[in-house]
Parts: sequence; C-alpha cells; structure tokens
Amino acid sequence: MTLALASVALAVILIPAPAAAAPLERFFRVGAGQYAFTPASLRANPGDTITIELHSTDVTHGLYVDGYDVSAEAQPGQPAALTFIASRAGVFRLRCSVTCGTLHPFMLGRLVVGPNWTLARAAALAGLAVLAAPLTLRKAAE
Ligand SMILES: [Cu+2]
Repeated sequence: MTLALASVALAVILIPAPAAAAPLERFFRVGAGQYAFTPASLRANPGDTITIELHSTDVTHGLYVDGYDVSAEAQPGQPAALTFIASRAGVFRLRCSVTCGTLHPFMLGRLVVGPNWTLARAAALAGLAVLAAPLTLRKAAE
C-alpha cells in the first residue's frame, strides 16, 4: 500500500503537464499610483494576446514588461494601452518606467506566463498525504 501511494506521488511529480489551452485574448486594467500597480500580479498562458490598459491615479507613470521589452506611459486621466503576445513562459517583472517620485524604483509588479503546475502538483501531493495518514496510523497501532 505504501508502495502504491509512493508510486502515485512520483507520478504526480513526473507526469508532464498536458498541452496548453487554446490562446486567449486577455485584457487587464491596471491602475498605477504612487507607488504600486493594482493589480500587481497578472497571469496568462503562453500564446495569449495580452492587452494592458494603464490608468494613472496621480502623476505620470509608465509600465515596462521585462523580457518582452514593451511599455506604455499614462498620464492622469489619459490611459495608455500596450498589446503583445505572451510568447515566452516564465515570470516577468513589471516596472514603472517614468521617474514618479522617491519610491519609484520600488513600483513593481509581475506577469506570470504559464499554467500554475507547481500549485496543482503541491495540492495533489497534499491530498495524497491526507489519504496516507490513516494508513500510517493504522500500521503504527498494530
Ligand atoms: Cu515611477
């Protein structure tokens, strides 16, 4: 039984992720104010077309996407948009590209391109641990 559970756990870790879903058009409305992006974290799948509309709530801010080399600049009341295809998987930093005040270097966010397989695998392993616990306790009682 322990061997069966160990085999299932190994399979959860080693089986490759299924093929990605069909690419989507994703639209994000991102607010920019001293010194944060809201939301600060964006998620997409590889191949998705991403449009980010940047709205500034105080002074002029920019949004630059590391690794994709695209940016937009928004003034208060004048949103700006940028569109690109998320061709590469990974975690990419979003940063403000306009010096907007003292804490400007800390105005950051992130773009995650790719399904969250790490989380799915962790959840599956946690589920297995819950299943295995009674077996282990029963064995200890014998
Ligand atoms: Cu800034």
